[in-house]
Amino acid sequence: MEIKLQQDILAANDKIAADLRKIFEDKGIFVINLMASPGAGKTSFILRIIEILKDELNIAVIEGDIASKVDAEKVREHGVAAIQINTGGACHLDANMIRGALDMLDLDLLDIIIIENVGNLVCPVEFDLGENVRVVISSIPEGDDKPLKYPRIFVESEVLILNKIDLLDCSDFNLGEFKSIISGLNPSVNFFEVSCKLVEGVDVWVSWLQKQIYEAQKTKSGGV
Ligand SMILES: Nc1nc2c(ncn2[C@@H]2O[C@H](COP(=O)(O)OP(=O)(O)O)[C@@H](O)[C@H]2O)c(=O)[nH]1
Ligand SMILES: [Mg+2]
Repeated sequence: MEIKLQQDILAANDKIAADLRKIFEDKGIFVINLMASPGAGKTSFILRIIEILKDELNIAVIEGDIASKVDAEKVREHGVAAIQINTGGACHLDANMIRGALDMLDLDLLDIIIIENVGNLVCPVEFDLGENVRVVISSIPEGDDKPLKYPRIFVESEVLILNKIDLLDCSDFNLGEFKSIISGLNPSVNFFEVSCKLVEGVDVWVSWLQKQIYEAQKTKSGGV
C-alpha cells in the first residue's frame, strides 16, 4: 500500500516535470537542479556562478529550504531574482513546488534558472524538476566515503562538484579513493574540483555550463 502511494506520487511528479521541461524548452531557459547535503556549499556555489555570469546571462534562483529565507536574501543581494520555497518539513523539492515558483518569475527574460534543492543526499534525486542537468556537490569535510553511502544521487547526476578543495590538506579526505569510488559508480560524470571560498575552479565549471547552454540552443534551433 505504501509502495503504491509512493509510485503514484512519483508518477504525478513526473507528469508535472514533463510539462515544466516543455515550458523551459519553449522559453529557452537552461535549468540546473543543485543537490547536496546541508553545508556542502550550494548557496556559495550559486553566488560564485552569479558573479561570473550575471553581466552576460539573465539568471534566477529558486531556493528550497525547510524553513527561513536566508539563502534567497543572499542571492538577491547579488542582484539576482530569487524565489524562496519553504517546504515546511519535506526533505526535497518537487515539480509542483517549482511550477508554483515560476508564476513569480518573468520567464521571457530568463536564460538560466538555478534550483537549490533542500539539503539532503537521499530524496531530491527521486523528484524530476524538469531540469536540464542535475548537479551534486560533495565537500571535503563530509569525507570521501559519501558516494558509497548515498550512491543513487552520485549515479544519477550528470555533474559532480567537489567543493572546499582548500581544506584538502588539513583533512584525511583521500582524493584518489574518492575518484576511484566515483569512477565505479558513474564513470561518465563531469567532475570539477572547486573552492567557493578561494574562487578556484568555478570558472572551469562555468565554461562547461556555457557549452551545454550553447548545445541546448543549437538542438532547439535544429542544428547549425
Ligand atoms: N573552506 C571553505 N568553506 C566553504 C566553501 N564553500 C562554502 N564554504 C562554507 O561552508 C558553509 C556552508 O556553505 P553554504 O553555501 O551555506 O552551504 P549550503 O548549505 O550547501 O548552501 C559556509 O560557512 C560557507 O562559507 C569552500 O570552498 N571552502
Ligand atoms: Mg544553502
